[in-house]
Amino acid sequence: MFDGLRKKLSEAVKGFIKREEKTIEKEEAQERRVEEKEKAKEEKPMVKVSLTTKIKGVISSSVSLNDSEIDGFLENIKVPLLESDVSYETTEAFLESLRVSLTEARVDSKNINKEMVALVRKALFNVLAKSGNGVDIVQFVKQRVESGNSPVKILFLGPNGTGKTTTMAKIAYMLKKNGISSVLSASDTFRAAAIEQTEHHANKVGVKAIKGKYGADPASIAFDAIAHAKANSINAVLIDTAGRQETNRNLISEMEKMVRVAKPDLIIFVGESTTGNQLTEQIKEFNKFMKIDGIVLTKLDCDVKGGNAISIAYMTGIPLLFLGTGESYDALVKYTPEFIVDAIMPNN
Ligand SMILES: Nc1nc2c(ncn2[C@@H]2O[C@H](COP(=O)(O)OP(=O)(O)OP(=O)(O)O)[C@@H](O)[C@H]2O)c(=O)[nH]1
Ligand SMILES: [Mg+2]
Repeated sequence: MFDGLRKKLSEAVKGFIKREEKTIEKEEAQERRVEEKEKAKEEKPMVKVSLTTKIKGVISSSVSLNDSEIDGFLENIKVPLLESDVSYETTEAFLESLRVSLTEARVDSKNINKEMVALVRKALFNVLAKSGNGVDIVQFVKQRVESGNSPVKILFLGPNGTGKTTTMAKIAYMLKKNGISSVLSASDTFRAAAIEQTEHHANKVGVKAIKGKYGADPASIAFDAIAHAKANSINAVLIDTAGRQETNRNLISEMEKMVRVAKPDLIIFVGESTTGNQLTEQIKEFNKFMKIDGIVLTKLDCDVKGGNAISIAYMTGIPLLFLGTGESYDALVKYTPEFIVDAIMPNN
């Protein structure tokens, strides 16, 4: 899923390292020649190695890169990032962070590969840090239940076909595995077969779905689902919604009404990884109308590029919560910056 980006980045690092190693070999050979000449000049039979000389010895095994070497490296790494759906602004931020580290660093010439990888990883972590930590849904629901604040209401929204209904079912499955009960609200009363789809998932996962008729007010179905959860001491209500574009004013108003009526504790945006850079804009637009608490990025298993997660974290500042990695109920990976960084630039 991150294969494209991983290959391109590691090629750029390796290409640079090969060139660097050649330069270092040349420099080391030159240093050795100078040292041998110096030694030959020495007349004293015993040379006391002072602490300074020892320290110099350590330092001479490391190199600092000059500006043109850094520029060359950054330029080589820029194209693969842009080609892998990392947005221009995000790429610039990443390269700037890497430039600072490279300028400050003295790279151990014997460990150049490992150290360059560590610097690239550090820059990736810096960029991903912009979005902060997301809520841990299982812990969140547990705490609310313990403090008597249940049912917890979680609303799923996003454009058409991104995986909202499937993700809702995956989350019901995850909650169930953690001993948390939930009910699904079949609030997509618009798309043909959407209600049956929610029911199908509910049956498979072993939870109940609350439904109404096609064309019914989606907010009223959510209202019924919340009432059902209250009456039956169910911990969480997961509310499905019909897919909508951020540009459709009527459907956005309908969603605003849903939010007013259902008063969700968490609003989760479900976006498809393969959408490319446009996804960031979609999220920002939705977020203008209702505050998004977290993002699920789906279909990463179908995305050969894999750079979108980095852009979203950096450009929206909204935490990523999960990554969808397949169609089965357990194909939902909890997002951590480590997961992305390990996938893109693994430690050797
Ligand atoms: N490969 C893969 N497929 C997924 C993933 N998540 C969802 N899908 C598939 O994507 C298709 C659409 O999923 P839905 O859950 O119906 O999407 P939706 O956003 O609810 O769609 P609408 O309600 O029509 O807007 C289904 O075939 C899902 O099985 C994922 O992470 N990976
Ligand atoms: Mg759906």
